[in-house]
Amino acid sequence: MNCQKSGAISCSREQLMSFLYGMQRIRLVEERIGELVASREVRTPCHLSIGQEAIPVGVCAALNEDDTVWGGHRSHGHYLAKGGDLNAMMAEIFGKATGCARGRGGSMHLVAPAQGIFGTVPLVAATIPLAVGAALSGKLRGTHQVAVAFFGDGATDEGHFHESLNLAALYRLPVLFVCENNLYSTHLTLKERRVKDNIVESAALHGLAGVTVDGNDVTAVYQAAQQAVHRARIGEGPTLLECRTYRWRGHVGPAADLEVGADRRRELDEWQRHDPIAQCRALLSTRGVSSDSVDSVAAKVREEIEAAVRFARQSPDPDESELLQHVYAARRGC
Ligand SMILES: Cc1ncc(C[n+]2csc(CCOP(=O)(O)OP(=O)(O)O)c2C)c(N)n1
Ligand SMILES: [Mg+2]
Repeated sequence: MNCQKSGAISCSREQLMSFLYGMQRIRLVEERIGELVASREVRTPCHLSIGQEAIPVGVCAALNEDDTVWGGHRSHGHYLAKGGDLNAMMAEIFGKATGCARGRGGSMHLVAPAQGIFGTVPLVAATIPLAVGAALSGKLRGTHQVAVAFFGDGATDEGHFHESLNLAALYRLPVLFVCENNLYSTHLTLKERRVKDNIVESAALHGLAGVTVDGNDVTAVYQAAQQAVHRARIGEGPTLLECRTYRWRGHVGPAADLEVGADRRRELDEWQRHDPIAQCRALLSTRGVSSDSVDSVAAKVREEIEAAVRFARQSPDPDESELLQHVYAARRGC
């Protein structure tokens, strides 16, 4: 695999600390969600992205506040990295009225328009064309906004993916297609679904830039995303960014799916040795940051998470009278 190199050298200590904070926050939030699901206090299906945190953090660090992001079923990390409110996400996962989707969607329907998060939707590949639409809108309005579609390797098996790449390339739209290639679509490995391990080659076929990057190296993801965002803003069009990674937990739920496939245990051991957070910590120690100050990041995040859980527990359930509201667009003049 020909991966773009690490961007560690060009990252400042402050940037690395902020990457560590972002990744640590996603991991600890998801570990807590996993506990809440396991204890059945929370009943939403949850798809955890533990192990993949460097991708949302690296990509969103390259974006402006008014750039838009679109996600799928495994999107807690995208929502948090783009600035979505943790209390509103936790309340959504609890199905409460204060949730970001008013408690109607749960873990797989996160939204925060003010932060540019226009929707995470569990229909595989469904938000890829929506990101293309957002990019077209930005281009027509001359806003220089960039749209990012986050999706898995499984989504590249869908026609939407190819149609979207083609249209975005044809119109040179300011969009980043970020494929989080964790080598699995539910319990099917990449090898069981494709003759070749060549997702990135779809870019050349459709006439756009394509880059493969180590998705567990936050500095490499950031650098590749920065370059792609720059190209998009100056009118050079879209980029497909294939980020190679691995999910540590099961397809759905907090368990590890160790019974899935003969290679799962070995692969997991291998990828856990390539932990994005441990790598960032190691980099920080070479820059003279003590492990105490790094540990204090996690302590602060844990307090924030417990406050969000309290907020969600204390929030009201949605009122029954609202059940049919926000389902269909209201007709004007009626
Ligand atoms: C259109 C559609 N087909 C099938 C499913 C069932 N499904 C849910 S998640 C998933 C796997 C997606 O894999 P990938 O895109 O690689 O994302 P990952 O789960 O690995 O993050 C499938 C097939 C779905 N939700 N939508
Ligand atoms: Mg996948």
